[in-house]
Amino acid sequence: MFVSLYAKAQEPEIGVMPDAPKIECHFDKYLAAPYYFDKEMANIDRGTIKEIEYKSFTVGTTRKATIYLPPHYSKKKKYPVLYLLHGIGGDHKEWMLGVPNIIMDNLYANNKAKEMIIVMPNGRAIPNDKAEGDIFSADKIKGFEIFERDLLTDLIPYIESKFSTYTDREHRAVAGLSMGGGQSLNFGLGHMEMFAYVGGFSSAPNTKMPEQLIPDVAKTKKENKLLWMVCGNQDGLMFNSSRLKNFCDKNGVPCTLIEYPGGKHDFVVWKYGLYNFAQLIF
Ligand code: FER
Repeated sequence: MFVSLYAKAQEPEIGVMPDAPKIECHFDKYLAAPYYFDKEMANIDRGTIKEIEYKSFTVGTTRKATIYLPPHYSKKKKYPVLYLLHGIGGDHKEWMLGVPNIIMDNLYANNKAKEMIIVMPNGRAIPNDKAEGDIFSADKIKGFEIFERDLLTDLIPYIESKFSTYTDREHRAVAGLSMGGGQSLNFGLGHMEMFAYVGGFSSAPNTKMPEQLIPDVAKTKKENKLLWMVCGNQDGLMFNSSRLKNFCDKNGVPCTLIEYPGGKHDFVVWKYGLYNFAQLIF
C-alpha cells in the first residue's frame, strides 16, 4: 500500500544531556526484533492509513489525527484501540516515520498481535497545534498537558462513535514517544478507568514523578495490566524511565524497562517499542 502521509519534523537531538541524573535500576532483557519487522513485505494483507478530523470542544477547533485500520477491518467486528502519541517536534503525522502500518501488517502476517485500531493524534492541544516556531515554548509545551482533556472528552468519544470499537478500559491502550511517552505515563496511569495498558518510549521530562503517577500502589497493581517502557542507553532522557522503574521495583508494581543497546533518541528505539508493545496488549 502506498502511504501518502509524511512527517515534516523529527525530534530534536536529545542525546547529550551532561547533567542528566543517573538513576540505577534493573533493566529487562533486550531481545532484538527480527530483521524484517519494519520492512515492507510482499504478498501480505495490508491495513489502511487515513487522516481523520474531529471537533475539539477542549480547544475550540477541528483537529486532525492519523488512523490505522487493520487488514480486513469490518464493521461486523469490534476492535480495541491503541492511542499512539508523538514527540515535541511532531504532529499527527510524525509516527508515520516509524512505519506503524508496516510493523503492524508484519505482526498480523505472523499472527503476533491482536487486531486493533491505532489512532495517532496531534498531542499539542492548542489552537495553533503545528510544530512550528519555538517548539519548547511554554504555550507549546502546555498543549501537551491540555491534550489530556482533548483525548478523554473529545477524541476518544469521536473514535468510538465513528469506528467499530470496544469501549471499556481493557480495550484501550496508550503509548507514545518522548513527550508522547510522558503523556502516556501521565494520562494512562492517571486514568486507569480509561486505559489498562500503558507504554512509554524514551519518555521526556514531562513525565510526572513516580509518587504522582502511582499514588496508590495497590490500586495500580490491581488495575493496570501492562506498564511497559523502552529507552536507548545513549539517550539523555533515560532518567525519566529509570526513576519510574526503580519505584515500581521497590513497590512490587509489575513494570518493564528495556535499555535499548546503543539506542539514541530516535525511531530505531520507537519502532522497536511499537513492535513489542503491540504484541503485549489486548
Ligand atoms: C526536555 C527535553 C526533551 C523536554 C522535552 C523533551 C519538556 C522532549 C523531547 C521529545 O519529545 O523528543 O527538557 O522538556
